[in-house]
Amino acid sequence: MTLRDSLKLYFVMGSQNCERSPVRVLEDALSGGVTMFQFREKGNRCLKGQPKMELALELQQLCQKHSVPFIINDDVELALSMNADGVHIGQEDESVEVVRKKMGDRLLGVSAHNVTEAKLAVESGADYLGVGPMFHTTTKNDCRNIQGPKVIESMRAEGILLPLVGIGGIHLGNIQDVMEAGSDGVAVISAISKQPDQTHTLFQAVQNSQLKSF
Ligand code: 3NM
Repeated sequence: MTLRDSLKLYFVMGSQNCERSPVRVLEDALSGGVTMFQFREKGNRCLKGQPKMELALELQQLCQKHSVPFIINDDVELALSMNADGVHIGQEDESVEVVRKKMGDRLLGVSAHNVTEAKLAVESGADYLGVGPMFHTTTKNDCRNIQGPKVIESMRAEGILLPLVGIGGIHLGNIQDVMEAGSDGVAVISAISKQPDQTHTLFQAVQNSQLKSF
């Protein structure tokens, strides 16, 4: 599977996002057709230290069973120590160049909120960009201003060909807007963590609205 294919339905989640066992939530999501997973243990009530690592290992095993890439948010050392498939970093984390060196050939995703950040991340060695927030979200407390799908259109118009995935407030009703703007897929937390049994419907919505390929 290409990276673009893997980004179609990118599930991001940590224990703080789940109303029941995160292992059960991920199992259902993988069975429903999630194509990539990011372990994002962050914010209120999140796990740290040994419990975080134990959960990460359990979730990694599930991803391996389904041949789905397992990505870790921010924690480069944890990603390397457990041989994760990659890491995803934000603008406030270590520089992209430094993380690229540490990660070698593993996947490196970077959050970008505008064309300038996107170009810099591309030049610095990102493999894909997470672009957001697409819409209003209550899941992330320190979210930037809503950029809307138009920011993806601007990135494409400015010649950014790297795989892109929209994030923030995405649900069944607005997937098409994100895809038509030029996204390779959608990244979601609550649309799946709150309703894992909806995963397959989301996947089909992404497939049906995939018009362009970059
Ligand atoms: N990053 P939900 S928005 C983790 O804009 C994250 O970079 C964002 O959660 C960004 O799918 C966001 O529940 C939260 O809206 C996404």
